[in-house]
Amino acid sequence: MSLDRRKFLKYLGMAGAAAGTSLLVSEGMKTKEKGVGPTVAEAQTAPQKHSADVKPGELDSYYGFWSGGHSGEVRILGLPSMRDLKRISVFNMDVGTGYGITNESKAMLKGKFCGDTHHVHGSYNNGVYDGKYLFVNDKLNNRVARIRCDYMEVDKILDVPNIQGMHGLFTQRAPKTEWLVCNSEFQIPVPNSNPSQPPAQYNGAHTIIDAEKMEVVCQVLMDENMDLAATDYGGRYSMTTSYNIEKGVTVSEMLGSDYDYMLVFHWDRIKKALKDGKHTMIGGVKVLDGRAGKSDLTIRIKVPKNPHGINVSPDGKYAVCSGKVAPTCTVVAIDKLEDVFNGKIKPEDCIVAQPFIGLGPLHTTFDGRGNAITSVFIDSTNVKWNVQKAIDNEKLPEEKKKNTHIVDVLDVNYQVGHIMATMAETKEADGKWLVSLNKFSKDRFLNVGPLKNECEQLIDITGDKLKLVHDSATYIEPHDCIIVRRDIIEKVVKDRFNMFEHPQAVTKSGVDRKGKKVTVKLTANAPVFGLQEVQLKKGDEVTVIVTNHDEISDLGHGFALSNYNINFVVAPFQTKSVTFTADKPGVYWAYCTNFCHALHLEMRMRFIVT
Ligand code: CUK
Ligand code: CUA
Ligand code: CA
Repeated sequence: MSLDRRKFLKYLGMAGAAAGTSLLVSEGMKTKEKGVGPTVAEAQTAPQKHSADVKPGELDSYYGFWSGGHSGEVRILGLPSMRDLKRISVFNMDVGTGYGITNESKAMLKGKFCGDTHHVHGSYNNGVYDGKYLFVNDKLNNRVARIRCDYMEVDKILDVPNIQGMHGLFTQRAPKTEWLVCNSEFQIPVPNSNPSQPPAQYNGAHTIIDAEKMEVVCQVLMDENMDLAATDYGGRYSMTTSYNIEKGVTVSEMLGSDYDYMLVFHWDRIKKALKDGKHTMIGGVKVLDGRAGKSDLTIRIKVPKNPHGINVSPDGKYAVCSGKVAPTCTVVAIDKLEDVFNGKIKPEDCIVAQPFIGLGPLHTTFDGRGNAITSVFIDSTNVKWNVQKAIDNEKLPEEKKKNTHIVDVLDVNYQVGHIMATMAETKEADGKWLVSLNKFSKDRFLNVGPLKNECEQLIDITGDKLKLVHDSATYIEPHDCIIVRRDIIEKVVKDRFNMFEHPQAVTKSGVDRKGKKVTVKLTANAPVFGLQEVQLKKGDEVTVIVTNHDEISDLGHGFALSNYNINFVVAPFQTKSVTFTADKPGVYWAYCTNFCHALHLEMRMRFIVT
């Protein structure tokens, strides 16, 4: 039964990926090593001991930061329990907290209440997270949001011009995060002012952002599209995969070329080009020309057509491009890139291995002990392979090549996208746990209707074998994640806001009226608001500012105004505001929505509109 199900899904996946690539499917079949990992049945009966490891009242060892895909949010999970700890509203509306309702959040969202968060990455100090910020992209509306790790809330959103399909995002890893980069998966006219421009003249742009100021430093204009992004561990390069060097606008056009590129951007040369004024201004930002033959800012390394993820090993030595439509990964030696930039070697000469992985390799993560683990979409597997073995095998004559680099293969359920190991995007990758973020859950959980939950699985990677220990059902969409050691985050997370970071923090409740503009200042202190009633006139433009004066950890207050569609929550010492027009005469109760006190229900006041 379960075998049939796997086969069915496999063919489903193939139908899409195989358009124009029937060759690779049969090639892959021929070379696939069988029976290395546990069967589905074995995996399903593995003891789920991790949840017992984190008993009630005990804390997890890792913070997981999840990009929530087209839910537009970021989530915090605890690992290894896989407890769902928090949802951080980023590009969405959340009536639970008032994000998208308050003036503060509206000023950042600028009327765009939906988004598509793909890749969340932290700020670094010398190759390890510093616990200061998380950054996440919005593929839909081409924005980057920054989350402060002390409050775990968004503090800035930057709209990026000249691009569409902002997909890969990565932060500078050394010496510390001053820049971050984001990609454009869709090529468009740049500037986007001439809709009849032929697709052959469309461009992509690799955008560099100042992490502290949250401003665009510059964009590097490219012919290619740019999918996933990575940075090295030396603060020298950003790297991306491109699957549409063809500038195709249909699937078959995007598969037209025999190869595509891994692109590398040289940061020192970019800095110098900016200093030398080599940029032009487009859409209000500096744009450098990175197109082939136009500058020395970029190099292009040929990889099998239509690759997907790019990930750098924790020792900083290798960038691994996952093949997607090719059954291989391409391993690039980062210490050879400079010689390519200087023309000493050909771009292909920095490829040190191209090991067979499986059908549809998408993303690669690392255990810090020399092994890579790659998610394989069509096969529905996680494949663990040894990087050095793959490099050694590459040196063997063709007929002697074997798949001895493969350490283990684990069936996952089903159609895995991203995977991530603990601390794997840092120098301190510790090889404890792996999370497989699967796009289909099929009959793995109770049937909840046509739109089913998705499935993330927890895998113990401390031994040679990949050991599945837990399934979690999850809400749309477990896109990508990073898994951060608890001690890094724990020391920065705060229990209350700094009250006076908000310029309008209310210390004394009261009402200010200037003509039709009314400002209502409210303190919230369990179980009372600072005023019992507010007198308004129909047509008044009312701003309500609420500051929570309870400093007790966890004691939040809500402010909801009946029939006025207003609802938000303030955490200890936090201030939020809303502005509305008092267009309905009558008596309207405002009340606290967040259970705060034995007299929580009595925590209410009247707005009287005459
Ligand atoms: S990526 Cu975004 S859809 Cu994170 Cu595998 Cu392809
Ligand atoms: Cu304040 Cu409930
Ligand atoms: Ca292509």
